[in-house]
Amino acid sequence: MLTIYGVIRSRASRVVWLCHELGLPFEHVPVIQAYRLPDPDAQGAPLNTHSPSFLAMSPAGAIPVIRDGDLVLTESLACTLYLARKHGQPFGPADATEDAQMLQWSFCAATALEADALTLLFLHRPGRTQSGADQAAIANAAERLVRPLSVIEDHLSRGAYLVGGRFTVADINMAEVLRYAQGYHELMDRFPATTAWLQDCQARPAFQRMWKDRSAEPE
Ligand SMILES: N[C@@H](CCC(=O)N[C@@H](CS)C(=O)NCC(=O)O)C(=O)O
Repeated sequence: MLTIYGVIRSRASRVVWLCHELGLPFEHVPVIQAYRLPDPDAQGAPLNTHSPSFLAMSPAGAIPVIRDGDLVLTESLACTLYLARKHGQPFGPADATEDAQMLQWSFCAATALEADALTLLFLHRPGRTQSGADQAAIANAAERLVRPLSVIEDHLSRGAYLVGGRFTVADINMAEVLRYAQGYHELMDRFPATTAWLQDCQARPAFQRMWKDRSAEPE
C-alpha cells in the first residue's frame, strides 16, 4: 500500500487531495516539521523531520515523502505527478502532450508562484502586525505574482481547467500553491476567472475531505 509521510498541514496536502480524488487508499504517517516543535531532538518528541529514522529514509529532511513499493519519493509535485501518471486518466495525462502541459503548469506553480504566494500567506495573516519591511515584502511579492497570474487568468478565461478541459493533477498542483495567496484580496480580486476556478477546485469532495482532516490536526 502507498504510504504518505507528512502532516497534512504541509505540502503533503497536495498528495492527500490527489489520493482522495483517485479513491486510492494509503497509510498516513504524520511526520511533523521539526521547526514546529519546541525540542524536535528531545527523547519522546513526535516523529519529525529531524528524527533519525525519518532522515534514514529521506536525507532531505522534508515532507512530504511517499513510499510506493521500493520507490521512496520526495518533492510534493513529483509525488502527485508520479501518482497521476501511474493511475492515468482522468487526473493523469492522456498522452505526451497533456503530460507536458501538466508539467508546465506544475513547474510554473513551483517556480513562478510558490515563494511569493508563501510570503503573502506568512506576512498577511489576519491580526498580524506588519512592520514596514513586511509591507514592502508583501507589495513586492504581489507585484511579482501579477505576470504569472495574468497568464493563468487568460488561460482559465478560455476553459474551465488547466489541461484537457477536465480537472487534473495540474489543477491540484496549481490550486494548492495559489491557496497561499487566496486571502490577499487586493491581488486575487484582479483575477476573477482564477478565483472562481480556485473556489471550484476547493468545492470538490476530495479537497473538502483533505481539508477536514488537515483542520483536525493541531495548529
Ligand atoms: N519543494 C519541496 C518542499 C518541501 C518542504 O520544504 N517541506 C516543509 C513542510 S511543507 C518541510 O518539510 N520542512 C521541514 C522542516 O522545516 O523541518 C516539496 O514540494 O515537497
